[in-house]
Amino acid sequence: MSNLSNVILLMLFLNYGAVMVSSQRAKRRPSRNETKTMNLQGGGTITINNFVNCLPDDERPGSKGLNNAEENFLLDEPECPLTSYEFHQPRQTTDYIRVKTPVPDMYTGTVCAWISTGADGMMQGTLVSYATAKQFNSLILFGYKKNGTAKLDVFINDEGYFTDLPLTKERQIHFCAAFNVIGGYVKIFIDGSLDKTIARFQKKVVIEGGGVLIIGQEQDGLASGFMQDQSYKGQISNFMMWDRELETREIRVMADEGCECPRDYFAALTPDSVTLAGGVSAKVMKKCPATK
Ligand SMILES: [Ca+2]
Repeated sequence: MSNLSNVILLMLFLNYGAVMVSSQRAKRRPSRNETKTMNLQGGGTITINNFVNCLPDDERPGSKGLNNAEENFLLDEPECPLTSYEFHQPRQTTDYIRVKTPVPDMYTGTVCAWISTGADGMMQGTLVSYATAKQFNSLILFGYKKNGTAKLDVFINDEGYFTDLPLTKERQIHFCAAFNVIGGYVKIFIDGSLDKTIARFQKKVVIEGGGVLIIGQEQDGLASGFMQDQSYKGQISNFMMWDRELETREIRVMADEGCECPRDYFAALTPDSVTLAGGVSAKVMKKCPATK
């Protein structure tokens, strides 16, 4: 065979692979406005959207069922971090995750994670606490139970608001809080759907960056001032933060797909970006998280 024939065959093969991947993707992903076109070796192109796909083990490059063209394509695509941590002990001040990634100034932002509810059906303790030297309660999400109902306290710029959460016992849920200090509101999403909007925040000032971001304890000082009854117990998976208010459809895709996320997050709990304290243990995620 001539070199030219080889080139033509290679181009046909690569284009075929691109079409196969494209049709596979189209089934998995919702349509989005943000798309980009990638050039493939051999001259083919493929359009992908702005979501990162964290592939479950059975679809990862190198697993059976993918041909070489697909594997090369998948390797080219960055993945969402799959992270999972277990907070084993209730009522302690020793167990937490400190996020080393710098926190930017935020007028808007979003916190999302998969969390497990306990036998009492609540988010148990402080999911996140962000403190600056000037203001220890810059951003707090704290779950607890009161009068038989799951509650959530939200603090932004030292202002606190309290709401109910529609949680049931021993479930894994996808939780997001999207805040906008100029608009003065926080939107709470459970399993990809808007549960409620808290719209009474008065301090329309920036949440200053450069502070200390802690998962699992509530700070009344910089990385200090923890209280036993505010500690987190349970599992936290794929915790991420963005310095923008995610759109409802983006949150819905994360909850529905489990392994996908908008890639412009500034914090995720990857091993190189966290310090673990006390008895927090990292777990290996073998499949995408899902509601159950
Ligand atoms: Ca505090």
